[in-house]
Amino acid sequence: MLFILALLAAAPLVSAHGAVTSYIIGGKEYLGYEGFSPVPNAQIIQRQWPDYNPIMTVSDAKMTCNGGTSAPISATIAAGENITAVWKQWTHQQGPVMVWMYPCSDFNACDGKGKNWFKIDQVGLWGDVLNSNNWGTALVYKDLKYSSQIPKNIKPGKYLIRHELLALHQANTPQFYPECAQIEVTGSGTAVPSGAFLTSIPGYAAQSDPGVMVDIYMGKATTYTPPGPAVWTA
Ligand SMILES: *[C@@H]1O[C@H](CO)[C@@H](O)[C@H](O)[C@H]1NC(C)=O
Ligand SMILES: [Cu+2]
Repeated sequence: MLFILALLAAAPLVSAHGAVTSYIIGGKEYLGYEGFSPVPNAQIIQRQWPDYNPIMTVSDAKMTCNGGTSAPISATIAAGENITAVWKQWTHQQGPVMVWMYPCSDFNACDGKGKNWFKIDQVGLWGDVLNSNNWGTALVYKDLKYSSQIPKNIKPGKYLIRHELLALHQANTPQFYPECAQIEVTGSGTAVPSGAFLTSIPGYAAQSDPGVMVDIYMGKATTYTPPGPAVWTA
């Protein structure tokens, strides 16, 4: 009995946030990480994160991959194929979904630093009511998954793929939830994004960016642009 109580006391507090916990590529499921106790050599493609507490500032080092630095394996995906990220839980319905990639030469040495991140997909707001459920994160709330196509003509190679939910339900209090996985893209494409599409993470937007510092309850704004560069479609 005491033993059980001790175990319960040690269980991490699970609050109402969420993280990508697995990925589906071509009907095959690849394990992600489910938190909160990193397992050495777990056969997962996702970089293990310490927790899914919200990141509140764009300059936080955890913005890169939520603090995850490496994973033992990667998944292979063809250019033009879809990757579906799966969340075990997600509770917020205002704010965009953004999906990013970053080229790696070797996964072990791939730290996500430098101006090499680019967006491949995003959904912000549709309609003109910010205080609505017409947001990318509402799709994740509804389906607990989100599919993106790897650009058809992208140069093959190793990449990090970073799924980011930006929750805007608290006025002027952005909450970022990013996680990364390791993928090896196959194909014969040659396209690489030009400089205008590339940015650093952390640092892809200012904290004062109108897509970051938002009061969705103010009733003044009628449009919303997700922060960061435009989506690159190769
Ligand atoms: C593939 O992803 C795109 C978004 O990039 C989506 O529109 C499409 O429905 C997805 N296809 C499948 C079969 O999931
Ligand atoms: Cu939350």
